[in-house]
Amino acid sequence: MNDKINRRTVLASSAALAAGAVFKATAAQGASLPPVAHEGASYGNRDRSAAHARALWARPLPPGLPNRDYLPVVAPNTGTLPFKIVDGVKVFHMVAMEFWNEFVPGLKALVWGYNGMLNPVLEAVEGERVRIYVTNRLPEKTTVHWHGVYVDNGMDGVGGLTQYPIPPGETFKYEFNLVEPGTKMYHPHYDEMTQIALGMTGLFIIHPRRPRYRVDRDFAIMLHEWSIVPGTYRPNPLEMSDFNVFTMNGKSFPSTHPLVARTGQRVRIRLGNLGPMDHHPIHLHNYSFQVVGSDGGDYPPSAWQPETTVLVPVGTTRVIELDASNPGDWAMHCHMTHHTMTQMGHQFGNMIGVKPGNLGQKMRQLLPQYMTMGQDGMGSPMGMPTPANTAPMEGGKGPYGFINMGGMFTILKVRDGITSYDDVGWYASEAPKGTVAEPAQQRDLHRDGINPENIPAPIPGPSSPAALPM
Ligand SMILES: [Cu+2]
Repeated sequence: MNDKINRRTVLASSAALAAGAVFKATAAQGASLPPVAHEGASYGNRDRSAAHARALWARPLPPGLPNRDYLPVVAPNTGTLPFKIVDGVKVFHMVAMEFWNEFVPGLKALVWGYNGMLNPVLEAVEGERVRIYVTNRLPEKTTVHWHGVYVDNGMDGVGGLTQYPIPPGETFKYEFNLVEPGTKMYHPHYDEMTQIALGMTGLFIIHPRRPRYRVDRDFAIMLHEWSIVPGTYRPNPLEMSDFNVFTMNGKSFPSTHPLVARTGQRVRIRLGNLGPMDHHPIHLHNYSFQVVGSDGGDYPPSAWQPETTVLVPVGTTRVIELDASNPGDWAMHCHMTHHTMTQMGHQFGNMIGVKPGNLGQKMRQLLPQYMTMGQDGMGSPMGMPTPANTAPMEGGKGPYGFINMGGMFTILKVRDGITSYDDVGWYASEAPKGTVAEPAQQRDLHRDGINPENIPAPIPGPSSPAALPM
């Protein structure tokens, strides 16, 4: 009994000591913001919410600086918005505007975004205060909503509900403390259907003030889908289901920059989806990664889940991490097959297995541009006549011929001992002998008793193909 009391007393007083130590440490930094996140024990409980509410009004911590207080993210094909520090506040200036974006060579469109970029990253640190000016250079009103960010209600950016929308030509000011870390987002909350369809989305990354561990590479990718009718120059915001251009940070493969890492590094990839309608199951080859967080914050390690495909639904982010143990060029792409195509038309009849004979010749008497396609599959470039500003089913050159995927496709390039993350070329040039799929040799076939002329009989069963009428 005495023992128990003593232990309790000791535990209580050491907890008090620990709390005191934390208070002193933050006070020494000249701030009174309580440490609210990344303290393990407080995940998702009411104490944390109360601390957040208090932290909105607390004196902020000093602004965090890249490479001192956090490892900046790498956002392939786009950029991170610049900031300056004025009297201890981190100041950003976002300009909502129209500009040209080239999705892949041959396909451009007039899009809406910020500061001339699609999906630029807002990057900041837990505990600091941000002041974000938003200038509207669009032909209509706009706002910015900070998706997943804990803010005063009037900073939430919902036109009509929490603020007057920003008229064309005007500049509004948003200002708040960042009380919770995580991979958040931002987007307009005024005429969302148009403004989001035209590209106005981005990641808002709030690094933890005291990370529990560090990673070596931290990538940020915003997914998006567009409807651009071949031959036109404006994405169609009225489209609801038949999207035909799929991007990562505003680019389709082969224009997506690869993600480069050195063998042995810990790699984090943050994926966000604010596309109009579709969820994207993003698949990474070779690696079983862990899903470690979302726009709701970091998952406790006990909730990490090994996956090879992570579904990124509309309106969420997913953060994955992996140990880059195996060098190579590893594909990372949406697993919806139509999302790795660019401007694929969806109005054709199914021609697989059809023997068209002279159908093409006959049809061209009526439609001079007609071409029969697809009877042997669609794996080769088509080479058919197309209107200006189209990239039908664009893919890219690879070390072994044509990579016939476009759209939402990129490559994680892992290499031994590299000292630069610039283009590292194709892994094909350094793959060890005997580790690449190649034509089977006679001696192998002979040894293993495989005769390609001799097709193994199907295993008979209730749905045997032999039963099909031919
Ligand atoms: Cu997809």
